[in-house]
Amino acid sequence: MEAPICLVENSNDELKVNPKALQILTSIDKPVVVVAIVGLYRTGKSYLMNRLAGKNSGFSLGSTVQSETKGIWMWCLPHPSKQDHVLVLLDTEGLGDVEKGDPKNDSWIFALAVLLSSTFVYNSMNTINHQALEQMQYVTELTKLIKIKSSPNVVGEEESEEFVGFFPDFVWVVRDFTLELKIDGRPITSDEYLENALKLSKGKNPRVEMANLPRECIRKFFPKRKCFTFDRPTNDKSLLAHLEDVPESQLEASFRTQTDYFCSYIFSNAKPKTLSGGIMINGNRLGKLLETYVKTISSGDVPCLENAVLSLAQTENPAAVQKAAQHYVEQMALKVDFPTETLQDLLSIHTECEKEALSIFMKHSFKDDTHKYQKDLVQILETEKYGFIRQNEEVSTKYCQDQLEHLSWSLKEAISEGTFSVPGGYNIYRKEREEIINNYHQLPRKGLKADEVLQRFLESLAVTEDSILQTDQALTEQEKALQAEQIKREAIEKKNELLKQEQVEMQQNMEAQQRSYEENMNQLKKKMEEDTNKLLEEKNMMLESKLKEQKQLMEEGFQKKAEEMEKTMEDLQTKIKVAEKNKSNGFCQFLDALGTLLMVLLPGAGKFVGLGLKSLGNLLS
Ligand SMILES: Nc1nc2c(ncn2[C@@H]2O[C@H](COP(=O)(O)OP(=O)(O)O)[C@@H](O)[C@H]2O)c(=O)[nH]1
Ligand SMILES: [Mg+2]
Repeated sequence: MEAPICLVENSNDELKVNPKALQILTSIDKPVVVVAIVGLYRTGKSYLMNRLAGKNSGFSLGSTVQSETKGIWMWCLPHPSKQDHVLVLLDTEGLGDVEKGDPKNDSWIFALAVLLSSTFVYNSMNTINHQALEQMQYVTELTKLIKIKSSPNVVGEEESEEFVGFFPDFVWVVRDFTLELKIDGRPITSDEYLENALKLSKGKNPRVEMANLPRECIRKFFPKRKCFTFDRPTNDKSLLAHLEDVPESQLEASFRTQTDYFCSYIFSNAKPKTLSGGIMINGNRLGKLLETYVKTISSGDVPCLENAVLSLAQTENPAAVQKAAQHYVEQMALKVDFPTETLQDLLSIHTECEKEALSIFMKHSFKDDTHKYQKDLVQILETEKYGFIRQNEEVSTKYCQDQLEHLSWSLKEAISEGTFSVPGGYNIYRKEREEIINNYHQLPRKGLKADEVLQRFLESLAVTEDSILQTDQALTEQEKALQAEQIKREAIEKKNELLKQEQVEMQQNMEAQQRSYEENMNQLKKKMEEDTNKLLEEKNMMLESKLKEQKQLMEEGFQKKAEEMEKTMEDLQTKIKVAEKNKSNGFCQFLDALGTLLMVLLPGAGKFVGLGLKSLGNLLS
């Protein structure tokens, strides 16, 4: 992108997604690292974001444009250090600026920045003092603006406790920082400075509680915190007003070092955006999430993360099925050399391509809890497979028929000219017939219908053949009877061979279905294992941060608040136990549910080796 574009417009009391920006976002299929900046107007946010973009200008600075559109501005750039990632910078415009209209939607802009970003930067001026924290009122409203679950909560379970699992990393940036980083004469880091500012004040009166609220919220919702302090960019007041025109060399050296440090921290530490459960978010998914959120807000509702994930799954899962099926069809067409010598040759390639298709599906799908989409894919692949089997047969049949027609042309000519209707004609006929069969056998790459087509060809000659035999005066009646008998025997033998081939092919089809079944079960199991590991990692991290917060509260002397955390931590531990239990019993119940669905589509798997489906599920675990 050459320049930033307005992504969410906040005007006339209404939030609107800019379709043009949405189109840019949804066309990005790479994972996105999303850095959003929020804070009071005219505190140098846009200038800092431009530095992240490595540009002097881009997001408009307050000094140059009087009335930029309020809302969220977006700039998508190739990530400077993470290959195949896109850096999405989100700048918010006009927060707390009464001149730029109704501040009613400011809280929504703040909430959207939290929901969309993977690193959330809060920008303020001078020091993190009482006033700066008061301006962070938006953070206290988040509990009213974001829902995690769609169903009402169990009484006593506070939903915001789960924010931790979904929220971005938090960075507080202090501009024109005027203090010395010291406590009681001891030098401290900027992170310690932030933590110190977030310490709760003692006292029971409403004023203290009000002051503590944003601190508590930041600590609770954003366990991963970082702070950067910046000096004034220049001490020349006339330059400050239009920093975008000031060359790098005229900026204070300390400011340059600090911004460089900030940028390199963001580039190496800001994570790609994910949703709970490790769902990777690319530009496309981020765009869809944004649409869902804004639609919900406009309808007067509160965005719900669970619903947003579900509605994302509703478009992503069919797309995953499509992508996987397309890969299968393309690869089959590419790898199968029609006609194959045997059915098995085709089925082996099928198994290989099916495996790849399934792993594409597993990679792109999520929350397919009822296995609906996996089932859809199996169904499509089965249909496509039979299409290829049929095509394979048709190509073989056609080729064999053409070849036989060509080889038998002179024989048929001779028959119609009566060449064999002479004494001894039958033996001459037999020789030519043998030669055709021999030549046919010599032909390469006839495919799996070679015998069947030959058999049908020979059957088509039977009547003529018999009449040549019966009218051949050089043969005795007994010889004729013997000959006729032999022909009959041969025909039966050939029929039996064909029947055997049919049975072998049926068996091969069943074995292929058996392999499909196992591959489906295996890949689902693998995905469940990976998802559960991610979930466990997430929950353990939540638990860890809660333990840390609890310890800190105790140290600060807030015994009661620390005790109140106990219940949430117990809930978390229960969830961890359930996930671990599911994992240790091999996800039997989920696999059996899939197994039941698959049996209908892959009946061959069930008939095979006489195993019941339950035991098949168990075999895998
Ligand atoms: N004092 C000071 N001014 C800055 C700083 N960064 C940018 N400015 C100036 O402050 C004004 C507002 O900057 P801008 O980035 O538009 O602020 P925003 O409204 O928060 O996006 C502009 O005139 C900038 O030149 C800074 O770190 N300190
Ligand atoms: Mg700005």
